[in-house]
Amino acid sequence: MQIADCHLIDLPKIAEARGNLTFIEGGRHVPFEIKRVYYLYDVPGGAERGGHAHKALHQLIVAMSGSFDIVLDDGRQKKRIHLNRSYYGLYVCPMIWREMDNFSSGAVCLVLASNLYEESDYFRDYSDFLKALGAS
Ligand code: T46
Repeated sequence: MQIADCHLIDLPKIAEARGNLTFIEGGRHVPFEIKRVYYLYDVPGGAERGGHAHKALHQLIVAMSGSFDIVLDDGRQKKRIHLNRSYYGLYVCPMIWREMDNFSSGAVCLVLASNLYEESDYFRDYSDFLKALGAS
């Protein structure tokens, strides 16, 4: 798994004079079955989230409102991505370290995930993450 396996997904957008509507269908717009939805909100200015990698979890990350940055890191290279549109989802595959910062006021980060919450699925220590990459 590497950064090249993570990509932006252009979600459908129904634009009308009365406002826009975007929808996400499991198995059609995301390359995994959606088992959990969670969201980050009321993030104070200057706060950082993330700082971990998932062993097996697939995710789609959407800036539902406002904007923020995600730095993806596969142990070899890093890439900073600015998310600021609710019709783009960033697909993040397993074994990618991510850090999130630069949250705008009122930003809401929606995450669709391929599994339920399991703390054992996390690498929260960067050197453990690098060791696991080296072992694979
Ligand atoms: C990710 C980024 C974008 C739960 O109890 N259930 C859950 O489903 C989640 C996601 C978290 N938690 C608990 C675990 C911690 O005690 O909520 C607390 C904060 O979680 P964490 O420090 O992992 O939050 P973030 O914002 O750093 O990371 C979260 C997700 O964990 C992670 O999958 O990619 O959002």
